[in-house]
Amino acid sequence: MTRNTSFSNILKLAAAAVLFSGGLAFAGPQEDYQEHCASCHGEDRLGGSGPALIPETLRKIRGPNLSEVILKGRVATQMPGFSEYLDQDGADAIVGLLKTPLEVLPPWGEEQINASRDMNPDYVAVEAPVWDADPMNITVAVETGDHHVSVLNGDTFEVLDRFPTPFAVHGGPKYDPTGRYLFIMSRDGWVQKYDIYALQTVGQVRAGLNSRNIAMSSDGKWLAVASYLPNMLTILSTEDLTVGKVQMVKGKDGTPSRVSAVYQVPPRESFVLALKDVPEIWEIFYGANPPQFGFAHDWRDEGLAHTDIPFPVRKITLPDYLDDFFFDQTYEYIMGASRDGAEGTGGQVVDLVIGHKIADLDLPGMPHLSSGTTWERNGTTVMATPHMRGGVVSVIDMSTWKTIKKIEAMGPGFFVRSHENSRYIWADVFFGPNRDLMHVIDKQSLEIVKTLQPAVGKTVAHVEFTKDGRYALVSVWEDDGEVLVYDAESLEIVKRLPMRKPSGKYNVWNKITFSEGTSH
Ligand code: DHE
Repeated sequence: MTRNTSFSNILKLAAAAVLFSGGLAFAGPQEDYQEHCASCHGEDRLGGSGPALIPETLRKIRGPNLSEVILKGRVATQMPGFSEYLDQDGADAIVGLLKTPLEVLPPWGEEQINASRDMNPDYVAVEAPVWDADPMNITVAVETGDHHVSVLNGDTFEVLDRFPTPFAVHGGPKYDPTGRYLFIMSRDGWVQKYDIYALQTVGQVRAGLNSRNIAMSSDGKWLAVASYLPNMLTILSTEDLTVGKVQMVKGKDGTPSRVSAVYQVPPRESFVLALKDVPEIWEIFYGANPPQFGFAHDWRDEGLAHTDIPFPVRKITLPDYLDDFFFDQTYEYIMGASRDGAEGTGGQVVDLVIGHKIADLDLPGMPHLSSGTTWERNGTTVMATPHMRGGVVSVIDMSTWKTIKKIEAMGPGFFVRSHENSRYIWADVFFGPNRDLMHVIDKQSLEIVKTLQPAVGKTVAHVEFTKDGRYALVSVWEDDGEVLVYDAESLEIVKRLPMRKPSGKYNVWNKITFSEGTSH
């Protein structure tokens, strides 16, 4: 890796630094960084045993401010406090450095990714699960408070294992089609493979420097990793985490683009990419016989790796940017919206088969399409999505693409969820003063039938159901948080599982069968 030496930034920050303050001397942010931080976070700030310290990842991390973390450390992590060596000004100056973007990114391609592979030498594959539970009803809970995942028996809610993950996991972890292996991604681009049968980590690899999410191929052979830094999609072998292909992303006019997200499209044996910086959607085929149509350029030029799968790319040009998606259950249509076009721009429906926009969506106020749920109502399929601004849950008829109701919520939400066997949609109020509320909405009347407030003043968010839909698991999204197990019919709490800032929960069955209640 090349070392980042942005001298103009260093000089600016050094000039701002106070040399002697409160009796503590410090040399300047760059020198202080190298002395105190670099051994764990990397000389180039791209991470080591500690996470990367670059603006792209730091601004997503909620919790105490960064100066406080530098001075006092981060509870339940390896991060110590440095108040013995730095005062407030010294810590603030380092924060200024950390918030400065890197001017030069080190190369991060196939060679570096493969070299980062870190396989667990103690991992031993087992023939059958080492536990006694229904393998299809296992649920994992991501605990972002201290970067762990808990593996739950979905019938008894006993914790079968609790294992460490890379720092700052984001997006839904993905199961292979058998439900045995779990893949987890951190915002720093680390991908971890975990064997649920053996309750052991198999290994990890750094697929990007700042990544967004992952998608599993329907044959279970490939895992796609979407990244902002570098602008690329990495396709990993799920077997050994080696690179199948690194696909750099540039629009047709040559503009480089971040990849906002990647999703699998099982019937087409493809991954679909949401691009942040160009009005295009890309489809990358992983099947042995990709369709021979619509390739706008010669994909054979694009650096094939050591695999016989060519991963050809189809590029679809759109009238507007789409970086947040939802698919219908047939995967023929993509509903999309731009996160930046937050105010009143709405969204688009794209027919993936013909590669064209076919309808507009009335979805102002930053819809969170990657969290959506579908169900049957009055003989048609409808879908609900929350909005991160404005405080409504929109319900859309998927035959006409018209919004049939904007359900007034008590604030903007982040996640909605349901299950085939449940009468209700659960919609959180993630932002604002009412973030301790969870709406329960009747799927037929589209009315809020109950608003739960299980922990006053604490953020309550994200729901996952058990395999049969009988119980709904809700996160109390706080450092001393818990996962609440609700009876999904009586709406009473039947169990409380203490956890460290639990975020998403993911049930094997609901995920691998593509339950209509959950986003895929
Ligand atoms: Fe997420 C899923 C994008 C902020 C927690 N988030 C997703 C997905 C996308 C996305 C595209 C679907 C991918 C998947 O699961 O494979 N998230 C974004 C953003 O663009 C946004 C608004 C800004 C950003 O930081 O990138 C954002 N997300 C957050 C958070 O601040 C959350 C609440 C806390 C965190 O951990 O960063 C958060 N996002 C989640 C979770 C999921 C998720 C828990 C998986 C939900 C699921 O049920 O599958």
